[in-house]
Amino acid sequence: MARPDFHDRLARLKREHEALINRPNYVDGLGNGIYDRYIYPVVTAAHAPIEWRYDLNPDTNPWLMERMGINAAFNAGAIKWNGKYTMVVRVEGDDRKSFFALADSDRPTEGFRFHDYPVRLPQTDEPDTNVYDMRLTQHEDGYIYGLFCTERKDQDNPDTSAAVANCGIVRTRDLESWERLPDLTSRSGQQRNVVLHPAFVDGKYGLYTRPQDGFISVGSGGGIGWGLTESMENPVIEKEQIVDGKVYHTIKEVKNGQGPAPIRTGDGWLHLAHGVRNTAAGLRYVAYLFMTELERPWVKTYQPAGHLIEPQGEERVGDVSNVIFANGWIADDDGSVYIYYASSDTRMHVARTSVDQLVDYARNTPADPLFSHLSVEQRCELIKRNRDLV
Ligand code: M1P
Repeated sequence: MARPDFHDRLARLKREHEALINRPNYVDGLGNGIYDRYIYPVVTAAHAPIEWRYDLNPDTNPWLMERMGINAAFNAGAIKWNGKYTMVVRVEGDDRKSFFALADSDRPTEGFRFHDYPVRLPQTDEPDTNVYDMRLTQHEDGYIYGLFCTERKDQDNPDTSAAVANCGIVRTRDLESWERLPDLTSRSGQQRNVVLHPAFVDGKYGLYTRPQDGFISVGSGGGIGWGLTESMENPVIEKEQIVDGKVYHTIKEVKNGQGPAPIRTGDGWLHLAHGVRNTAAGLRYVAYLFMTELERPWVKTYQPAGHLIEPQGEERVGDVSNVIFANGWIADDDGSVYIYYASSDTRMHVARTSVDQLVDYARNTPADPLFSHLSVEQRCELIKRNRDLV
C-alpha cells in the first residue's frame, strides 16, 4: 500500500520543481564593471527531472523515495544552439558517477531545463569509469566536438584511488547523436582540461592541453599546453609547448587549465582558464583571463593579474569547497558574453559581460608584477592618476 499522501507529495514535488526552473534571476548588485553576477544558480542538482530520481509508481515505490539521487550539477560546457542557450552539464549521481546531460533555455540567465534523457555516451574498447568537464567547440570543419576527461582505474597501482585521466572525444552535428572518436594520444602521462581550438592552424587541429605527471598533481609538468594533430579520427599530439605556465606566488602557482574554447575577437583570442593555489584550507580554484594572437593562438599577448572570478558567499561551499571552475561560455550575437561557471563542484552560475568589456579588461589591467613592492608601485600610479583628476 502506498503512503496515503503519495499523490499529494508527488504533486508538490512537481510544483516545486517547476517553480525552481521558472524562477526569475536578477543581477547581483553593482558588480565590478567587468561582469555582472546573477543572484541564483542557473542549474543545480534539484533541476534534474523528478523522473531521473524517483520511481513514480506507487506499487513499486509506495514511500515515494528517491531511488537514484543526484548529488551535483556543475562544470558545464556551453553553446548557443538553434537559438537556445545550451549547456552540457556534468551531472553527478549519488553513486559518484558523473555523466553528461543537456539543459537549455530561451534565456541566457534563467529557465534552464534538462532534456528528457541524459547523453548515452558511446564507449571505446576501454570503457570510461567516470567522465566529466566537457568542452564544446564548434569547429570550422562543421562538427561540434566535445572533449572531456575520461577517468579509469590505474591497473598498475593497487591503491584503490589510483586513476588515470585522459582526453575523451565525441563529435556531433545536432547535439543529439554523438560519435565517439579515439582518446587523445600524447607524450604526457595523463591529460585533463584538453580543449579543441575552433579554427584550423596550418591545416591541422589545435589542442590546448594540460600535461600532468599524476592524476591530481601536475608534478613537474603542467601549464596550459598547445599541440597539433593531423586528424581528430586519429588524434595524436607529438609535441606540446606551454602557452601559459604555472608561476610561483600567483593564482596559478600549483596548476592551471584552459576553460572553454577561446572566443575570436578583432584583438586576438580571449581565453578563460582556471588557476589553482594551495592554502591552509586546501586548494583554491579561481577563473582568470588571458589573450593570445589571432594567427598564433599559442602566443600570449595580455594577461591581467589575478582572478577574474573568485568564489564568493555560498559559492565558497560545496562538495569541493573554494572552487570556481568554468568550461563553458557563450559569445552572443549582440556582443554579450555569458560565462557559465560552477562553484565548489556543486552547481552552475552565470555572469554576463561582453567581448568589449573582456578585451578592455585584458588590455588595461596591469599584469602581475610578481613582487609586492612592484604591485604597490602599480597601485600608487593608479592612485596618483586619479588624484590628478581632482
Ligand atoms: O575539484 C576541482 C576540480 O578539480 C579538477 O580540476 P584540475 O584538473 O584542474 O585540478 C577536475 O576534477 C575538475 O572537475 C574539478 O572541478
